[in-house]
Amino acid sequence: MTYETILFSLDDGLATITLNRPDKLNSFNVQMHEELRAALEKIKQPGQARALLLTGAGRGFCAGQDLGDRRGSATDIPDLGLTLDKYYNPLIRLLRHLEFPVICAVNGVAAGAGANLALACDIVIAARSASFIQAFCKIGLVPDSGGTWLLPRMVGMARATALAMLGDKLPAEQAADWGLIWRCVDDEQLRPETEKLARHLASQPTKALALIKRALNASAKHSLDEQLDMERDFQRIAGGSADYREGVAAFLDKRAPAFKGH
Ligand code: LHQ
Repeated sequence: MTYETILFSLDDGLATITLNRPDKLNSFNVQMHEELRAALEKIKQPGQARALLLTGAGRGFCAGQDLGDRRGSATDIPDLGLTLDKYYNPLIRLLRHLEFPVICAVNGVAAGAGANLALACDIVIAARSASFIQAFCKIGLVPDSGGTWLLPRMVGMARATALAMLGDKLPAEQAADWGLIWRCVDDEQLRPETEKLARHLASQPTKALALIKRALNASAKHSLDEQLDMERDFQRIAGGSADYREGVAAFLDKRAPAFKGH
């Protein structure tokens, strides 16, 4: 498949997707949704990728929905629920269920669904000049793409409420201080740092990382007892992997492990 609104590469287990509508701050139109979905479905297939790096082209990461064709009239009421059902919700579910780490390099402003797309990734690193804006309330909408679920869990109810109700710009450094993202780096360091991290993760025990991701995702709806049971089940699976055997052997041999991802 050839892509026009994203850049896609897959190299040595590392998939890289760059949202590529820089003139519109990489906001989502239908084509970008479809191309991003196709790329994610491709790398979801077993044996395709062991890490994904997601970023944006130009000065923005993603400004959410392209509002260019969304001007409405009182007689033509849109069903935005359909847009979420068809595009945004499957996208967030797909990302959260990928069986390898997703690293987001937030290169500039992340607004509306673009902010929550970034926050749905597993490890988020932002350029110092980047920012996060829950822009929805500014146009009479509700945070979507998982925002109302993620925000209170990540930063607590007081900060989540103010972010969602005010729609103020949260600078990357403050986002890192609040624990909304993993960390922020100087702008020129963003690409090298995130690529290094993503390549490292692509060489790690992918099966165990996928189980970690599933366990952490599930923890939000589990009691401690349920989570202990899940950890037992997942440790049983991890303990049967070739990478576990390799990890222990490498430790005992005092050498670096060579994980294969299974
Ligand atoms: C844009 C956009 C954009 C089109 C910048 N669309 N062109 C789900 C279901 C269905 C419908 C509705 O939405 C959703 C989910 C959502 O995502 S709702 C939230 C939608 N996003 C926003 O409300 C953010 C709108 N953008 C902004 O507030 C600003 O552009 C931010 C704060 C992101 C950046 O501000 P600046 O750095 O000052 O840049 P700018 O505003 O000058 O934008 C640069 C260009 O990008 C400009 O085009 P132009 O031709 O004038 O240079 C903008 O019109 C365009 N652009 N966001 N979402």
